[in-house]
Amino acid sequence: MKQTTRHDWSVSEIETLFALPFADLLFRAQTTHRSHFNANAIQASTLLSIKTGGCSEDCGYCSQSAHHETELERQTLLSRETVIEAARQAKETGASRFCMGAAWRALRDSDLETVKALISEVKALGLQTCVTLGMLSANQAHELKQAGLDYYNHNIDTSESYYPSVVSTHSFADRLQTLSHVQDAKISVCSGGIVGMGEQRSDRAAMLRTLANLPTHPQSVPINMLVAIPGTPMERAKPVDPIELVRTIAVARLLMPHSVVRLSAGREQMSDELQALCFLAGANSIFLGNRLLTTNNPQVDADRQLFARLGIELRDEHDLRER
Ligand code: SAM
Ligand code: DTB
Ligand code: SF4
Repeated sequence: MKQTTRHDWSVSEIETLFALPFADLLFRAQTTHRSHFNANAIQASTLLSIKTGGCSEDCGYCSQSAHHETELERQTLLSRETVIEAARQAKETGASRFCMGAAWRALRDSDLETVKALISEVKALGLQTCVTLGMLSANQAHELKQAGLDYYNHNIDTSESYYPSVVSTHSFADRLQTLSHVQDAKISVCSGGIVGMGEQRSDRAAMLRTLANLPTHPQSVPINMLVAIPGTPMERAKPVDPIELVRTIAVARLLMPHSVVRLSAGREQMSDELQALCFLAGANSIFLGNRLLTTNNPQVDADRQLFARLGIELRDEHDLRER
């Protein structure tokens, strides 16, 4: 059963999906997933924080904001050698994409050439490239595309109405503007959000609606579970119900049937069974590697064992559809 791709969802329609009996929601998500993807294959990306901490923004969840007193050690831009060595290792470990993150409000033109050189070198290793550098201008997006950038990660994180409770130093509209520059430059978009920041189900529905109603669905949709970081305003946020995380992934799969949905941050805090349910709900990508940006990810060996137990194969993005 082929689904048509829609861009006109209402929040109430999406809330109806969220409220389905769990078995019905999962059956629908699996059916959609299987009509577009091999259900036993996932893609892996590896993260590296190339510039860490001291960020001017006040995102309430983030260890890297200069507004919060976290234990994090700041680190200026890593050397080319360090980055390329990490990318080489990521490839060896089985990642097909390397994602470089910087704790910046926005990319500065003075850093553009350095970042472009990193992108070109990582690409030359035979990896897909992704960067997440804060806001971009239209021209910067074109420049990054020229350097060989495949993906730009820029999350909307939550609903438009909850966004000001999470961040005050930039707006939801700022996020959408960068996404539009990225789409205009023909770079694939990676955009998703975080569950467990104290938002309501209606916020999760509204967040997914914004993503699904973009002119083109983001090719990659990361769903992060909040990693509660001591010293941030969200350090004591009430953990989200794990079943609600699975529902969020299933609804993302239904709304964006062709997109790769990534079970992103928070896997270290999840049981194997919860991760298995997330894959069953349509998640078909993960971050592979012992570290995320500033926090731990499951150890690579543990992930390999989990995938073996589930009969899941790691594949490049382009092979996720093949049987
Ligand atoms: N500074 C850039 C920006 O904000 O776009 C790039 C890096 S930022 C760390 C990338 C994304 O990581 C955030 O938008 C958020 O979705 C996710 N993230 C950051 N800290 C997190 C946390 N503690 N738990 C879950 N996700 C987190
Ligand atoms: C995304 O959605 N999650 C990644 C990546 N995109 C850049 C980041 C997760 C960060 C988790 C907390 C940390 O390690 O600092
Ligand atoms: Fe963290 Fe990015 Fe927000 Fe800076 S802009 S505080 S790095 S999420």
